[in-house]
Amino acid sequence: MRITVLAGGVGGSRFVRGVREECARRWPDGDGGTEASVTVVVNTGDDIWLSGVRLMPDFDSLLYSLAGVNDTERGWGRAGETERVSAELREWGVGWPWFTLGDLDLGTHLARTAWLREGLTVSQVAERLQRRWPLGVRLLPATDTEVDTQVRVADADGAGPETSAEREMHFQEWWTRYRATLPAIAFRQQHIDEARPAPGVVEAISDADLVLIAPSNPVVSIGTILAVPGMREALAATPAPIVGVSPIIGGKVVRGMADACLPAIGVETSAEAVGRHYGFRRDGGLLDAWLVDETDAAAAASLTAEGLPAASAPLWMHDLDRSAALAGAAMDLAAATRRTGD
Ligand code: FO1
Repeated sequence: MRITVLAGGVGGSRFVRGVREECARRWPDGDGGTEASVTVVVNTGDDIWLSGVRLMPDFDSLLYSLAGVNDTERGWGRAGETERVSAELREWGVGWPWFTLGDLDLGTHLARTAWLREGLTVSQVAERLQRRWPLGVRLLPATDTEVDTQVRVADADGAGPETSAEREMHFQEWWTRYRATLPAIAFRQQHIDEARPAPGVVEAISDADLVLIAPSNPVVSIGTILAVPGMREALAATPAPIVGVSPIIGGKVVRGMADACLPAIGVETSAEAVGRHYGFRRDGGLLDAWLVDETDAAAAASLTAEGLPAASAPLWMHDLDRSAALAGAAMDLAAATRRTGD
């Protein structure tokens, strides 16, 4: 069973841990000649150069979380972290005073930056980073091109050009400094037209038995992956069923601040609206089936009534068991969708 997951950082990490666990339960070590392999196509739109180093927040969230060395309370960075270097950088006036680089985390950024400076590609660096821990899944950056997301906002504090009422800032500034409170007008991924899926990504999609869309931010995480030229074509062509999991439960975001992003693309914060935004393959969209929370069962029913396969299951990933159960529900939905030939 080859499963490919499209994912962002924190919600993506919980979901992928559930997929890994559910695979281990369903296919324990080649049981009956079947083994599961999981590949994750990771959002790189949150990435940034800061204080002279390259940060890949979503990749690192997945890496640390799957390795079991992540800070589970904060949701990003390493467990048992200290911040001595960050305090020094602040004294020097380097970097952003509101953005903390933990000491252990900085080790990752320094290693990554050193390898990039030696000429390795982003995906070669990603491959080296995940050699350190047995993750049980393969992490592939969506693209090797730097597609850092820029956010266009109303120029609230007058820092932009005098002639313009709007200005652009890096997604990380908008997210961490302003906590996504400045209304976003638009999101733009730099260099996106030159980007291509990283080596192995198209194959991971076309050779998969199942493609899962994690309950990650549909605009800046999944949206960035889908914006890489060639990605949608690969998804449209794969014989594997594509099942998406809603990041919205009962009109609220599961984690993160997707509700601050969805208005910029004209999508309502609801499970049904996000499902319709991704679209269904029979109408030229992304999905073969859409999984929503039990509290959104009415949305699943109204989509199903239109012939768009949807189902409901408990989506809250409070612990590993519930994440695994959610992954299992997505696998079962894919099997049911395949059987009915939808
Ligand atoms: N998020 C914060 O809210 N404040 C921080 O200082 C911060 C530092 C940071 C450093 C490395 C890293 O990989 C992630 C970090 N994050 C921080 C999280 C990150 O900004 C976002 O939560 C994600 O990019 C959104 O998915």
